This record gives sequence, C-alpha cells and structure tokens, in this order.
Amino acid sequence: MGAQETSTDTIYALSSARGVGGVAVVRVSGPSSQDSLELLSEQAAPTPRVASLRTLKNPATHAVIDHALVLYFKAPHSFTGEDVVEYHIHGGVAVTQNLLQALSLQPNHRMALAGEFTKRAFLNAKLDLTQAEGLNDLIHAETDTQAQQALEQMNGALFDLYEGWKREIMHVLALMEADLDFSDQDLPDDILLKITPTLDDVRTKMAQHLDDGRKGELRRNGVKLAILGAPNAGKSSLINLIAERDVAIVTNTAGTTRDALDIHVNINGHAVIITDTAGLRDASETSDSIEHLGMQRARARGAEADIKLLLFDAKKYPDLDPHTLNLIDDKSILAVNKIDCLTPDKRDDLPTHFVQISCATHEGLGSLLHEISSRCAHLTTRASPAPLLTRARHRDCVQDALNALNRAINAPLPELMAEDLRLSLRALGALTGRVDVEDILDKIFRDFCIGK
Ligand SMILES: Nc1nc2c(ncn2[C@@H]2O[C@H](COP(=O)(O)OP(=O)(O)O)[C@@H](O)[C@H]2O)c(=O)[nH]1
Ligand SMILES: [Mg+2]
Repeated sequence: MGAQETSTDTIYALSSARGVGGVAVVRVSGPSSQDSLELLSEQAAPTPRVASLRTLKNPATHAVIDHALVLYFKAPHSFTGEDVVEYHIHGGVAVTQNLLQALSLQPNHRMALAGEFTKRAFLNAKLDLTQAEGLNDLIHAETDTQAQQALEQMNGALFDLYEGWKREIMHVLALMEADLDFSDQDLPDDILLKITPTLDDVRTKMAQHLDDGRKGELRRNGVKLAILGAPNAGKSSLINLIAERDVAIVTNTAGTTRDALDIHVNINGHAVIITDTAGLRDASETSDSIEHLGMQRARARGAEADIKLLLFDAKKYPDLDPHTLNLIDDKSILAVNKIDCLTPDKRDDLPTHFVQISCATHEGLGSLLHEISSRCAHLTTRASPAPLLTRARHRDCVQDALNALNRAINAPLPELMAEDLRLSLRALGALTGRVDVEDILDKIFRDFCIGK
C-alpha cells in the first residue's frame, strides 16, 4: 500500500455516475463509517442490511443535507469486508457535494482512490484478481457478450479454473516432496506413474486455454475492423453511416482522410472498433507528405485488424483498385459501394462475393452489417463452455505456468522438478493474486507427512 493508503482510513466516494440523476449512491468503507453515519443521522446505525430512512445533517452547521435511504453493512459481511455504509440520496449535484463535504470533515475520512473499494475487497479476500478484473470489465461492458463474459469472470469462472490447476500441481508436489524427504534418489517408478498423467493433463488444459484464438480478449477489447480502399471509394461515408453521425469528413477530393480514425460501435451485440483510413493510391500520385504517412498508417491498421473491409467503387468496375485488391486475404470482407450509380444490368455483372452497398441510398447496409457480425461471431464464439482468457496479463501468467511445467517434466533431478512445479504454482498464484502457495503447501504436507 502507498504512503497515503492505509486501511485504518475510512474512504468515501460517489459510487453512481456523476451528474444529475434520480438517485445517487455515496459509499463509505472503513472502521469509522458507522461513526460518521451516526453523527450525520443523529441516531444509532440501523440494523445491518436493512434499508432505513434517515435525515442527514451536516454535523458542523446542522443544515439538512437530504432525506436518504441508508444501508449499513457490518464487517466482514460487506463488499470490501470492512464496515460499509451506502447513502442513497437524491441525485442532485448540490446534495451530493454537501454529503461528500460533510464526510470529508469526519475523523479519519478521506476520498477513495480509483479502484480502492475493490482493492480493499481483494485484500480482505472477498474476491481474487480475476474476479476484480471481471467486475471492472462488467462496469465497462458495452455489449451483451462483454457483459456475459465479465459476469462469468466476476463469479469466479477463471479463478475456479486456475485454482483447480493449482490444486493438481500441489498434489503432485506433495507426493514428490513426501518422497524427497527420505531419499535423494530418483523418484520411484510408482510415484512417477502417479504424477505424470496429472501433469500431462494440466499441461494439455493450459495449452488448450492458451490456444483460444484470442476469443476472450477480442470480446473484451472489441474486434478491430479497418475500412481500406482507394480514395473516394466511400470509406468515410460508410463509417459515418455506421456511426450514425458525422465522424469523418466526406468530400469528393481524393486524399481528404489522412489520419486513421476510430469509432466504437455495437453491431448485433458485438463490440467492434471500426477504423476509417486514408485512401490507398500510388505514392507518386500525391506529393502531400501527410497523406503518405496516412497511407502507411492505413496499411499498418489493415495489418493489425481482425477484419479488413475492402471497399471498392462501383463506378470504376471492372477496373477495381489494384492496391486494395492486393490486400485480399482470409480476413477480408469485399464490398462495392455506390451501386446506386449502376444500372441493374451492370449490378448483375458484379462478382457475387462482393457485398453491394450504397452509402447514398443505404441499400445493402443491412447485408454488410450482417456479414460483419457473423465474422465477429466466428472470431469470438467459444467452442466449449470453458471460460476464456480475457487479458494479456492472464495469457502471460498461464504461459509462464505452462513453461515451468514443461521444464518440470524434463527436469533431470526430482529437486529441480519440484522447483519448477513451485514456479508454475507461483505463476498461477500471480494470476489470481493468491500467492499464499507456501501456506497451502504446508497444509497439504501436514496431511501427507509420512512418519514425521
Ligand atoms: N453516388 C454515390 N456517391 C457516394 C457514395 N458514397 C460516397 N459517395 C461520394 O463519394 C465521394 C467520396 O466519399 P468519401 O466517403 O469521402 O470517400 P473516401 O475517400 O473513401 O473516404 C463523396 O463525394 C461522397 O459523397 C454512394 O454510395 N453513392
Ligand atoms: Mg475518407
């Protein structure tokens, strides 16, 4: 904990969104939260977990702050594990300010730091790191699939998975250490026969968990889609249409869009980050150095995108832009814009694997969005009900744990094998924030200790 961060402090903050609302919730956590409640309400704290109406007054001036619904949670039965008070007040800016100001004057009270309530919950073992991350993801979820994934994680799906692996490795370690205690020889065959299948099983599960096509991360972070095409193909018109607002400038001057521009949208429940890019043309066709940089940036965005939407100009058909054609691969969706400019016969000539759209008449937009959402579904739908990795942090830790297990399997000496197993446990411990590996091992050893 930092210098200004001690758990003897009582912390408070507005827990609902800022601004005007019907109700605002101010949360207070820490040893003095009951004292301040009793002082502000001029009566004893209500029965824990029973909503009670209280008139809150500023203890210094006795001016009424609000008539509030108050909830008191006694430690350890609260979100943070400490004494917690929730004030449900009328959601005006002045009311909220008055309550926060009154709280600030109370002994040992200070404004909470970002994430501090959850951090206290973690430190009091109310949740592990993956659950805390799940909670944060839930608050920031913009789509249903993100919310579902976050809820699962908050409910401990990843924690259970990783703890399960930890238990299996600890079991192996305990079996080995029991033996190492009375011999410094190689592990006897009967022990090896017991532990090898377990370790192989955990390794397989870890490898499968890692080999998930980044589905969980894509769900959480959003699928990246870059719109690429020649100048004037209608890329900026399309992003504006999807965003339902003017985010990019649309003109008939080639080279108008020079920077990459992102929007976050929800397409059929999928979080998608769409990037409008500078039009691709021969470098010799423009002397504008900013446009050159824009084209480089466009290509880079295309390369890192999960989906490339390659947009062609129907008016140019059959002379489709070669720079854009060059980018076709299995990540691309092909679309041809401005079909309003084509006669029905000419439309029939267009290759059938191109989605036909018109940003002018909105024709075909539904089909294009449908195509994008089915690609997103393909990229984010899991093959089994097992929970998915949702962050690079998880991936790094699981990879470390797997590497250590792989080393353990090939270790030349039992002591070295045991050491690698401990390192694997430590990597899993870092994942959940429960690094009390030695403690748990002690417990297991007590059960296993043979004749000692
Ligand atoms: N007729 C027609 N014109 C379009 C359509 N989409 C875009 N345009 C026009 O094409 C020009 C270039 O559009 P813009 O979105 O700036 O293209 P970008 O360079 O690819 O971003 C503008 O004059 C648009 O009004 C369409 O579907 N039909
Ligand atoms: Mg543009």
